Amino acid sequence: MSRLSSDTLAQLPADVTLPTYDRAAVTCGAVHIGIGAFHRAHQAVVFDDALNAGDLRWGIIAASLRSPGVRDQMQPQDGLYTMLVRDGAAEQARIIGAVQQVIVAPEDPQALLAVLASPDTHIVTLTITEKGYKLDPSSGDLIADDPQLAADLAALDSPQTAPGYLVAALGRRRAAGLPPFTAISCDNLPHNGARLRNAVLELARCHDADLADWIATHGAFPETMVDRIVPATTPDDIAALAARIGVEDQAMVKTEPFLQWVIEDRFCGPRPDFGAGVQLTQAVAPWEEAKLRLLNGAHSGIAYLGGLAAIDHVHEVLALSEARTFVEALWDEAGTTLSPPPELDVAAYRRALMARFDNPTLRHRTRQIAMDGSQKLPQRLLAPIAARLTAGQGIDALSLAVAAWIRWQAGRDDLDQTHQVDDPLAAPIAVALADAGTPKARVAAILAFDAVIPAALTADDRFSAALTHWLTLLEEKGALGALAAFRH
Ligand code: NAI
Ligand code: CS2
Repeated sequence: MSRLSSDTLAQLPADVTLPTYDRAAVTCGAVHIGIGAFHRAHQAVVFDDALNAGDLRWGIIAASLRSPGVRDQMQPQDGLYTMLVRDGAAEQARIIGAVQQVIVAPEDPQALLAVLASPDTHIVTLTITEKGYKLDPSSGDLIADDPQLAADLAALDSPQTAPGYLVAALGRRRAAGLPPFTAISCDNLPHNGARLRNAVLELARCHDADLADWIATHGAFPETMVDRIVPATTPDDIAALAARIGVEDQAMVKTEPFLQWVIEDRFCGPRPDFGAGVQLTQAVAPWEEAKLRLLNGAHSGIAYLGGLAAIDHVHEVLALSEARTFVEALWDEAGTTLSPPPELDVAAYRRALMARFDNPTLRHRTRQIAMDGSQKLPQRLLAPIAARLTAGQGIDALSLAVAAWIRWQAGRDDLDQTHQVDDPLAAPIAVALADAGTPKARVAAILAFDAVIPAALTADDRFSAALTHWLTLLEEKGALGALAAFRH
């Protein structure tokens, strides 16, 4: 079967939406670092909308700092891929043409530095996962003993980290008399713009204080809230799409109709005239906090409890009434910690979230969401727990979600099936838990991880007592047994 490419676009079925612009006439005003599934279904679609609207400045040159996989999927397809939007029985296929090139930075660091330093480049977006910023999840400081960051602290001739590439490229732009680019983090981190800015400035200061001052004065690192559920693509997805459109697309992504991108209106150069789903505002934090604590907090609880119960997909977990009751209880708790934007109807938002989670065609794997919990829990669950305890309020659902994360670290589910714990701190956590013989000792071992657990929570007996209660129940009765406590 042929691959999707410029040559096979014309043979696609009539119901497949195609780019309306001349791809050969596009210039690349955007560079993306971290060419994963989310970028292809979110930011790249927004830039593709700008191209379709006639602003040909917004082509994208994308890069991976880690592996050739996506480049090898996209290069034979001239950068084209299908975004498959599924909502129950409805399905819409759209070919995205915005990505013009994919660079594998470890193969050719200078190629990425050159495009970042190009006069054409005005915006750099990043989806490098929460761990990609090389920042301690609890303190927010650079993790200086990270080997890749240590190399970038020593020299930036061939950077290894995202902050390293940004500092090196901004230095070239300054030397060439060019303005900085606007650097936009699109990761699920609170104050993601400030975190990226801090990482860049701290690294820049280690090399050139004047450059750091220049970046601080002239650069822009807008805060964002990003939202679209984009599950990892499976071989079955690729095969089903090929049967539907008649060509093979190894870079396709599947997603839901919903898309939201809230961006702080802080740019140091040109930007697209953003269209549907994008909001420019000065106040991103309320949107970001609501989304991280409601959508992502529930997601993590569903992931660990569902994973422990050997349930593979989010919609299957929520087929259990006790799971729905648990999620509503978690939202009741997290909801009191929010300062929601005036425009946000939280009750309606919760109903919409449950409907999004129920979408059976997304087939969002609990195991994918369970990844990198040490990097996710601080903003999703620990922050609302701290706020609730400060207010003297209960933390039943939120603490059950954290206890399920602790249980997940054991690498075995309730059916005694083993699983890989995919987390940068998995090894030290496993060592700490191995010597802990009781649920109380296991809780104490986890509370000792100050890179994850804020000191105030470690010292709060209410938190350790709640975790011990739930971990004991999880170990004795399993996730379904613990969830039964929420059956009412
Ligand atoms: P993915 O696995 O498809 O892509 C992850 C990307 O991050 C890859 O390009 C990988 O090379 C890069 N990466 C991982 N660790 C890195 C590091 N240490 N340094 C530099 N790059 C690194 O995952 P996906 O779905 O694209 O998600 C990526 C991020 O996007 C998430 O971590 C999250 O912050 C954000 N996001 C994802 C959503 C989703 O539903 N998938 C929705 C909203 C936000
Ligand atoms: C998920 C998020 O994998 C995860 O941690 O909770 O990627 C989630 O799908 C997005 O934030 C939705 O916008």
